[in-house]
Amino acid sequence: MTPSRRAVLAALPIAALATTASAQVAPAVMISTWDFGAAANAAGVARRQAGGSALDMVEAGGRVAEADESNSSVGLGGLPDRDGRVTLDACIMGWNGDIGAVCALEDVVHAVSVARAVMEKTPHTMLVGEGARSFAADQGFPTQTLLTARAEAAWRDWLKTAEYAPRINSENADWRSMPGGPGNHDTIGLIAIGADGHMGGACTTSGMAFKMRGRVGDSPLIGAGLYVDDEVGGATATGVGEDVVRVAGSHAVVEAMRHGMDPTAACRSVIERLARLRGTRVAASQVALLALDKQGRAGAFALQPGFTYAVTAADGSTRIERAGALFA
Ligand code: SD4
Repeated sequence: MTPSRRAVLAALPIAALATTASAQVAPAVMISTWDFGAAANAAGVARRQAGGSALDMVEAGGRVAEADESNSSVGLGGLPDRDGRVTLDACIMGWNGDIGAVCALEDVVHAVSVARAVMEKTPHTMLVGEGARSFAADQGFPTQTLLTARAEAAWRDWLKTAEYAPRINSENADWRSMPGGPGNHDTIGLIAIGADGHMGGACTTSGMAFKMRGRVGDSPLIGAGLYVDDEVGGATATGVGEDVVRVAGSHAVVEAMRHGMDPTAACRSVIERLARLRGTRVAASQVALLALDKQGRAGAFALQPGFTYAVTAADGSTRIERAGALFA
């Protein structure tokens, strides 16, 4: 007899579900993934203080991570695919359903800005590969090689065994210990509330290091890696993109908030749904979801412990939160 999903879930080593939701804190105007989100939020909130929109904020934040060579897989310095090519995925979403995305973009550092240009300057919502690259060049985005010496060395090292296994929470470990061993996935996802009160979000990544050529994860997919609804709030995701896509993770979080859950509970409900759906197949992988609602409440939840996110208030003060997790 096939065990029910609930039975599968019950058999998993699920941790005591304490979360780190903060007590009384100032409403957030910007959240983003991982410790390195703090620098991104600082840039975003500076834009807000100058009257910028949520789109301006998340674009500015994404660009900080993309330009940071020490961040091993957003933009410049990202780890390449199996063929040694750095390919970027990004998307952006505004308060009114405006969306733009690029997949497998090569040779352009600021994928988030190219995604915004797709949104604002084309009749389409997504461009991929060579089409995305030539659109970016036509729009005046500078082109350069994205493969740094460090990333190339990591790839050549990886080629010796060519072993592909995502490492949990590599984003923080590698960012902190640069130039230590390479992580195999990094992403920055950002949600913001602009000076005009409207929300927006963005997500930018080079995806999983040493991925198959042509692989696209959740990050550029509206609904999976990012979703914003100006009536409710926004959500974004990080971790194993294949698993985020299975549950349309970010959209599912926003819908849970629409039905009354706070951001942490909404993220947790979707992580639990994923665990019910996949059982032991997600027991060793990481997926983290984070959300900001229209009231400025932030929250997150992950499969595994160790996911952190940056939460920033209108005055620019930032705290790093540690998400609760399903598994011990
Ligand atoms: C992906 N979700 O391409 C991305 C990777 C990631 O932190 O989030 N890394 O699957």
